[in-house]
Amino acid sequence: MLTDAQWKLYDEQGYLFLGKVADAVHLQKLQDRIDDIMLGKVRYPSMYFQLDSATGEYKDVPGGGEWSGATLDYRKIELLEMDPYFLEYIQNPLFRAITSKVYGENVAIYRAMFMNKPAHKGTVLPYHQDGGGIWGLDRNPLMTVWTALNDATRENGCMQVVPGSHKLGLLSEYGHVISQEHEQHYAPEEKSVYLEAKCGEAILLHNWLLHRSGVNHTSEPRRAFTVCYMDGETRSVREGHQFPRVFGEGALSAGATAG
Ligand SMILES: O=C(O)CCC(=O)C(=O)O
Repeated sequence: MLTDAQWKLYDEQGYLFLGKVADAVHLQKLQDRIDDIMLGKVRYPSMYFQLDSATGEYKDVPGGGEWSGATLDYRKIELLEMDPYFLEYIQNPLFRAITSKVYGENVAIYRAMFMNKPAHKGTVLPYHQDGGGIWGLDRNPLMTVWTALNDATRENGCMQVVPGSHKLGLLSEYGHVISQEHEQHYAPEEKSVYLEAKCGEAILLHNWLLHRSGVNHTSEPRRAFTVCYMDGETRSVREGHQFPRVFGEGALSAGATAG
């Protein structure tokens, strides 16, 4: 569980380092499994894959879809809750304790996603907030747990955040990437911090915290697993459906999802 002091720090800065949550064996399983998924050795037909952009620019990121061949150059893979090793991590008791404080017993996920900056590549992810109309939900998700699957450094494109910026609320109703004016005003370089993280370290993020990440200038990939936790009752405003429950009534179980 988090201490009162940790909750206070999280409330103030909008993020909190949680330390290494998975043990070394489990972490290795996640690292191996993501390679196997990218290389097509383990297949989940409905998983979502998006390749990295060729230019490093966000506007050039290709549309995603099905697995499109064996390569380590995927930028994003979603629906990782289908995999038992990733689901086990998502359902770690620490994350249950943290999310229940904010949402109660029933907790769903909006997405469980691999974010990759391949060696000497990667795409700039501009300053954004994770919420607003673009997400198409009847209530805003508030918490994300981002976990480094290898060391994240300034050189390989670690996240950069503006501490306390979650208190601004959503800067636009539509959400996601903020305007250039807002970036100049709210996210100048001198206000930002680089969230360098050791392999296995998890960081709790408030979804409204301004965050971005750059390209990878090194010969190793920068890999992370990021899970957005939300109220279990959340519905899509367009289709009306609910989302995969990970805690509480009707929660996924690893046995039921292993493919
Ligand atoms: O891993 C990154 O570079 C960005 C992750 C992110 O934006 C998120 O987890 O919401």
